[in-house]
Amino acid sequence: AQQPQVHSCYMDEIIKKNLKQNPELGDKYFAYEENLKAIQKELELNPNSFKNIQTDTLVNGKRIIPVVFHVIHIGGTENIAKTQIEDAVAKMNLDYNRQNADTANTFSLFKSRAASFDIEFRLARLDPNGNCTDGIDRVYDPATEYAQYNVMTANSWSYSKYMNVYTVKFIYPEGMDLPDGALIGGLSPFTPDNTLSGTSGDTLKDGVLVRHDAVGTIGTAANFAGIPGYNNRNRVMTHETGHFLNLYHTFQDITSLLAGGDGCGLSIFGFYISNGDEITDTPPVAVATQGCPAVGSVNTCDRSVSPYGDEPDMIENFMDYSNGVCQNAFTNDQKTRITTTLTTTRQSLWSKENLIATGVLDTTAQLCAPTADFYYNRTMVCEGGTVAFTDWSYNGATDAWEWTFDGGTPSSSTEQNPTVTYDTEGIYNVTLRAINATGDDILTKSALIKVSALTTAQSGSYYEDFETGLMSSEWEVHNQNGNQFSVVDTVAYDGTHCLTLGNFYGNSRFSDDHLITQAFNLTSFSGVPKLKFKTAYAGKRSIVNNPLTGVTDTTDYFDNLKVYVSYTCGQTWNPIYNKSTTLPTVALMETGFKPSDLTEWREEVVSLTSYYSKPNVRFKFYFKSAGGNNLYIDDINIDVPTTIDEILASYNVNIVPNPIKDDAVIFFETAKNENVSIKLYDIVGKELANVFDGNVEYGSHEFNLNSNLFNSSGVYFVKIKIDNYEMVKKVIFNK
Ligand SMILES: [Ca+2]
Ligand SMILES: [Ca+2]
Ligand SMILES: [Ca+2]
Ligand SMILES: [Ca+2]
Ligand SMILES: [Zn+2]
Repeated sequence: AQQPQVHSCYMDEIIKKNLKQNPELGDKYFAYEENLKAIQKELELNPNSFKNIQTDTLVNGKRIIPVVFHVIHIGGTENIAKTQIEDAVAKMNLDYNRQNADTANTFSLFKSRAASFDIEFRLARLDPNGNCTDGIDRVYDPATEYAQYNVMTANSWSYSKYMNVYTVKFIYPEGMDLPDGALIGGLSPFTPDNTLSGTSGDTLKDGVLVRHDAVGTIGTAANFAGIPGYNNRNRVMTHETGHFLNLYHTFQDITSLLAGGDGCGLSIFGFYISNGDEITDTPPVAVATQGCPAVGSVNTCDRSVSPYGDEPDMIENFMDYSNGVCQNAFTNDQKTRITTTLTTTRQSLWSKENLIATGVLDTTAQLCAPTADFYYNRTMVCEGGTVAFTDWSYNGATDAWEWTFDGGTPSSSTEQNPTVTYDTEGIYNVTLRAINATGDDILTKSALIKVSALTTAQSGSYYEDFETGLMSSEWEVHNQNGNQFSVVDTVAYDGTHCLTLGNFYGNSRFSDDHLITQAFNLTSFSGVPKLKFKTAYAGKRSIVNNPLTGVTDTTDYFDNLKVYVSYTCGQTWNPIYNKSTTLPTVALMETGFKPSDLTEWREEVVSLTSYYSKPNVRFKFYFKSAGGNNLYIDDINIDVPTTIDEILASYNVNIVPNPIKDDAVIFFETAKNENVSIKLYDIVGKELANVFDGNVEYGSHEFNLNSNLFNSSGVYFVKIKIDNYEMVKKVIFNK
C-alpha cells in the first residue's frame, strides 16, 4: 500500500498561502522583526528592562509553563490516555533542556551551539475557574475529524495563563486544498502579536494543534499516521511548541519567498541578502530537509551570506522538516529569541502569580473529583432494541458509577459500561453519576434515547412543507461544525418556509450535516410509494487572483447530497439518492445562493420499491460540504404514484441491451404480487412470442428475450402488462 504523504508541520504552506493572498503581511513581518530585534538588543544591554519580570519565578533555574491538553474526540483511539499525554510532556521537557537521549547525534560542528532552553512544561492543576484539573480537558466534537482553528476557538482556556494544546484526529487547515492522502502532524500560529500566520492576533487561536498520534511516544503515537515505525519521538510536539514560542522554520526566508529566491538569500548587485529564520547560528538553507539524511551530509547553500553560509544544513534542528527521529537540537540564538518572547508576549505564563493560579508550583500527588461523561452506540432503537453505554468520565479517575436509565431495563446500573434494553416506545433521559474518593459529578442527557414502535403509527401519505416554522421534534439534526439544517422563513417553494443548510459561510470543507426523519409505516400503500422533495442548490465558483504570479485560478465546488433509508430502526442505512455535480438547479455562482423564483427549484422523485412492505422506515438527508453553496429543501412527500405515468415509471422497466444482437433481458420491479404478461410483436403488430404470462412476487424480476424469437434484423415491440397497466417498449434487433 502507498504510504500517506506526511507533513509533520503545515505552517510553511500556511505562511506561503497567506503571503500570496495578503502581501501586506510581508511588510508587517519586516516591521515586527525589526521591533523584536530592538527589544532583543535592549534586553542584552539591560536584562531588567521589562520591569514586571519576576526573577523569583524560576524554579530550579527553569521557567515553568502551565499546559492544558484539550483532547477533541469522537470516542475512538483519538481520545488518548492520560499516560500518553504525560509521556509527551516528559519528552518535551527532555528536548527543551537538552536532556534528550540522542544529543550525541548532533553534528560535531554544531555541538557547541546546542542549547538548553531551561523550560519546564507542567500540566495545569487548576482550571480557569480555580477547580481541580489534571490538565486534560476532554471534548466530544466531530470537528476533530476535520480540525481547523475552530476547535481551538471553541475550547480555549485563557492564553495568558495556559499553553493550550489541542489534540485531534485529523487536521484540515482552513482555506487550504490538502492533497488527497496528505496528513498533517501539527501546526501552531506563533505568538498572537506575530501576524505572519494570518490569525490576525486572535488569541483564541493561540496554542498548538496536533494529531493525537503525534503526542508522546506511546499509545497511538507508536503508530503515527498509521505508519508503524514512523514514531517520531514526540518531535512534532517539540517542533510545534517551538512555533508557540515564536521560532520559525530553519528554512524560512520571507525576503526570498516574496522576491522569488530560495532560502540561501537573494542576489542584489552581487550581494546576498537573507533574513532566513531570523536566527544567526542556524546555517541558511535552500529548502526544508525531508526524511533523515546523515548529519553534515547535506549542504543546500554554499554561499557566504552569513558567518555560517558555507556550513552543512542543520538537519538535526527541531525546527526543520526532517523526520523527528533525526532531530535533536535547538541553538543558542534560538534560545535568545525565545527568551525575548518569554520576557514579553509570553511573560504572564511563567509569572509567579500565574504559577499559583494554575496550581503548578505544587507537585504533590492530587486526585480531582471526576467529570462525568459518557457515550452510546446509538440513540434510535425500535422496541426491544439495546443501547450500549460507554463511560467517558475524566479528570480524576472514577471508581464507582451510578447510572439511571428512564424507560430502560435495567433502570439503573453500577457497571462502568452497561448495556440497556428499551421495550416501550418513547423518548428517554440517561443520567450518570461518576464517583471517587474526592467527590462526584452528575451528567444527565435529556431526551437522548428515541424508541419507536416496530409498527410505526405514522402510516399512509405524508407531507411536510415546514409551514409551522419548526422541524418535528421527532427529527434529529446532526451538525459536525458551523451551520446546521434548520427551517427558515426567508425562502420557500410553497408557503413561506423551507428547510435550509447555510453552507456558503460557516461550514468547514469536508464536514458533514445530516437530518434523520421520524419513522414511517409504508405497509398500507396500495402501490410502490415514492419519496419526493423539492430542492434548490447552486455550485460555487471561486475565482482567485494570485497577486504574486498574476495568475487567476478558477475552481468549481459541488457539495454532495445523499438520502439514505433505514428499516432497521437506524442501525443500517441504504443509499437511495446521491447527487453532487448534478445537484445544482441553477448555474454556478460566486456568491451565496438563494433561489429567487420557482424555476430555480427541482422536484426529486425516489422510488421506495425495496421498502414497500416495511413498517418502520426512516430517512436520512446527508450533506457533505465541498466548500460549495447553500441547499434548500421543501415539500417532503411520501405517497404512492397517482398518475398513470408515475405508476408505469414505478415499475422501472428496462430492456438491455438494446439494440439486441444475441439474447437480451427484460428487468422490472413490483411492490407486491402482480399478474404480469410479456409479449413480443413485430413491426406490423403480429404476436411473435408469449414471453411470460403469470404471477410474480414482490421484488425485482428479469426475463430472457431469446434471439431465436426474432425473424430478422429490424424494429420489434415488447408489450408488458402489470396489474392492468400496459406499456410498450420498442427494441431493435441487429443480427
Ligand atoms: Ca539562520
Ligand atoms: Ca551551507
Ligand atoms: Ca414550505
Ligand atoms: Ca454544519
Ligand atoms: Zn513547523
